[in-house]
Amino acid sequence: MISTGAGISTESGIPPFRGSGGLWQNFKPEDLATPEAFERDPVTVWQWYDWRRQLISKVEPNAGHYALVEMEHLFHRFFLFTQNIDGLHQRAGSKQVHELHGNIWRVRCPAEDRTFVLAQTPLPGIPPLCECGATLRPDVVWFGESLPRDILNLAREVASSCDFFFTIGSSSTVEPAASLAWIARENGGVVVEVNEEITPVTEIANECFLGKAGTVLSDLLQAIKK
Ligand code: BV8
Repeated sequence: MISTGAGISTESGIPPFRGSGGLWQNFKPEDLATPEAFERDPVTVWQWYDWRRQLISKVEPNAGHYALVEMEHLFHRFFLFTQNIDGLHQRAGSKQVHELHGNIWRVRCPAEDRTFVLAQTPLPGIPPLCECGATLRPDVVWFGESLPRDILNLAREVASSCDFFFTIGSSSTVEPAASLAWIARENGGVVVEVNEEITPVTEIANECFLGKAGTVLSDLLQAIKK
């Protein structure tokens, strides 16, 4: 089982959520990625997402994404879960991607309760409107919102039965995704962390590779293929 966070996309040029080079001007993601912020100021929230969409549209997947594409073919039971909404795993060629927090290229009409892809960037108008006239929202999971029940249940089930659990490029601070590593560990899975820094998972990991995901995953892939 693979679980990726913002750190697997930084080498493509997408800033992480936390730390220096954070995501946008002087806003904290936690202040913008909430239903309350959207209710209060949909224009600013959509400006942030439009900025991220434009950034993502200009970058490419990196060696870390491509290494996971190859790994998908090497193991008969391979599950990739991501907290990222950038869609780079799919663009790299990963076939089975389970998005715990949604996807920045999809929008949702709250009035009709339907989602669809709106890939136009920059957006034709901010905030984008549905044909029915309602204000569309990004089809992502905001802080304080529940994750898609089916995907979260699958992630927990796979974590509880996997042989290896790789957490890659995640600060492991956002729940409930962060707890997946503990579920794997408690059920006998070997937990492997790939990160540039120590995180709360490090102390329970069986192995921690401190380094850039692109380099570490490429090296691991070569070692597995030998
Ligand atoms: C929930 C989508 C139940 C949007 C995201 C109070 C009220 C309500 C909830 C809570 C609360 N207190 C706590 C919570 C729970 C909350 C939470 O965990 N908060 C945190 C801040 C404490 N969680 C939630 O709200 C979740 N829902 O709990 O539902 C519920 C329901 C109702 C009421 C109560 C509870 C929903 C969480 C999902 C939020 N949405 N994204 C968007 O993207 O715009 S989260 C977003 O942040 C990302 O998706 C990601 O998950 C997270 C960022 O984490 P990382 O991916 O780890 O990124 P980060 O920048 O932090 O770290 C990057 C790492 O990579 C670093 O460690 C760095 O060293 C490393 N790195 C960088 N470059 C590299 C690298 N490593 C290797 N190589 C490199 N090159």
